[in-house]
Amino acid sequence: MERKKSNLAVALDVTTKQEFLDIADKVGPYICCLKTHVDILEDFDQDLIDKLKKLQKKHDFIIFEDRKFADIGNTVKHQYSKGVYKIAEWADIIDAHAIPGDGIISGLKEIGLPLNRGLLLLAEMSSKGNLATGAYTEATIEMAKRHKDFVIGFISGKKYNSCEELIVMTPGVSLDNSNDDLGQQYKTPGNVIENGSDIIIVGRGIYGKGKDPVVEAQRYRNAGWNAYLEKLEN
Ligand code: S5P
Repeated sequence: MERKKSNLAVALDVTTKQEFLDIADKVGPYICCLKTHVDILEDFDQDLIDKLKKLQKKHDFIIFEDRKFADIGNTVKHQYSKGVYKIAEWADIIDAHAIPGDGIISGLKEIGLPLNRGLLLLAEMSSKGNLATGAYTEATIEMAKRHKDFVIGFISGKKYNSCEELIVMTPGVSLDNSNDDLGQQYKTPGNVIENGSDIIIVGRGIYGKGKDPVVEAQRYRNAGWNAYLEKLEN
């Protein structure tokens, strides 16, 4: 983040390999993190991963596979390391729901810790009517504290006083829209950085219909980084 003066993560939710690689190369210079949903790619193959790794070297970003694991420890271990995607081999960080209890972290940790990977817990969500609030969020924070060897932070809209050292990555960020028609709710980069978020996650705001990903990535990078600099001054 410091090297690239960027707290922007792009959520690259496109469904073809060509589009994915094309946008990743275009936005690469402006991001600290590339967030993937590999299971939405229609033509996923090992070549995509090889090319993604090359882009990672070229542009210097971390790869976050937004798999949102949510099962028992034994199952998530396999989902993380095996199957078609072999996520553990290429994703620097992943995320998980806290709903199954501590076992989910223990399972993921068995695979991820030896590979020097990190885990984010979903403490809050951006979508309308979501259930990750109140006591659930509190319990998630406590769970993170019990696994600080592997949990590096949260998906959330704000920083928690009791664990300021953990990274907060925030989705649901847009400079132009306040919602989509499927329950997504947006805040501005300024709003979320003000609330203590470290990294803004932006998807369709960057590559949506009629957008130029380079122009938008620069715009969001500047908005996010300037908000961060302003927060440092106050
Ligand atoms: O609460 C959440 C958590 C996540 S990780 N809300 C979200 O929207 N996300 C992800 O952020 C979602 O899966 C998508 O990849 C991205 C938001 O995309 P956008 O196009 O709405 O900016």
